[in-house]
Amino acid sequence: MEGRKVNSGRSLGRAQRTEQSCGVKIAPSLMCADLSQLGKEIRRLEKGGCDLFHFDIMDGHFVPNLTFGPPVVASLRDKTNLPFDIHLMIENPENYLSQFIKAGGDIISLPVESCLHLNRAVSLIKDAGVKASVALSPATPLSSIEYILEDLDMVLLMTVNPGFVGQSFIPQVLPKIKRLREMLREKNLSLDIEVDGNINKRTAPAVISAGANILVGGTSSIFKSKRGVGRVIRGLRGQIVHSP
Ligand code: S6P
Ligand code: MG
Repeated sequence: MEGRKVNSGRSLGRAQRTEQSCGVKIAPSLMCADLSQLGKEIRRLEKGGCDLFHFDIMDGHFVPNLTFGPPVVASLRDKTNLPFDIHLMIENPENYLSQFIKAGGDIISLPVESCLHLNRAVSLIKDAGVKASVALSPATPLSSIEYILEDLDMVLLMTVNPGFVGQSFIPQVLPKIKRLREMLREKNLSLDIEVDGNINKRTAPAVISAGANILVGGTSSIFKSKRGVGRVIRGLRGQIVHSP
C-alpha cells in the first residue's frame, strides 16, 4: 500500500467498526512463521487467538516460488484442532486435491486461473466433506466465478499478486470485495470472503468495511510486531481501538 491512499476505516464510528469486525477471523500465513519450528509456532499463534491456519502451497510454475507439500501439512495436523486453510498456487490443482484432503485440509482454495474444470474440482472437494473455495488474483474479474458461487463456501480475493510475502496492497481490490459482497447479498448467499496480502492495521479496516471477514496475516502484521501475537490479532479484528 506504500504511497497509496486506502480508506483506513477511521471515518467509521466505533460502534459500526465493532459490528463489522466482530465476525472477523484471522488466519496466520505459516510461510511467514519460523519454518524451523512450525509445531511451536502453531501453538504460539493458537494461544494468541487466531482462528485458522493458512498454508501457502506454491509449485514454482503457477508462481515463481516453492513452499510446502502435503507431507508438511500432514505433519502438523495433530498440533491443533483449528482448521487448516489450504491456498493452492499451483498448476493442475485437480491432481493434488486428494493428497491435501488426506493431509488434513479443511478449506481448499483453487486458483481460478489454473483450474481447468472448476466445477469438477469443487465437487471433488465437497464430496470429501471439505470446504471449497476459489482464489482470484487481483486482476481476475469476479465474472469468472459468477456461475459457481452457489457451490462455494469461501472466495479468496488476493490483495497482492500471488507468490511472495512482503508486497504492497493493491487498492483496486477494495471495490472488488465490495462488489462480491453485493453479489452474494443479491444471491442470498453467506460465503466467507478471505483477503490475502499486506493485511495489517492500516489495510484491515478498509477490507473489513468492504465486506471481507477472513484476514490472512503475514510479515506486515502478525510476524512483524514485537507487541505480542494476541494483541496484533485483536488489533487486526478491530478489537483494539487506538485513540486518535
Ligand atoms: C502470497 C501468499 C500470502 C502471503 C501473505 C504474506 O502469495 O498467498 O498468503 O503469505 O499474504 O503476508 P504479507 O503481510 O507479507 O503480505
Ligand atoms: Mg496465501
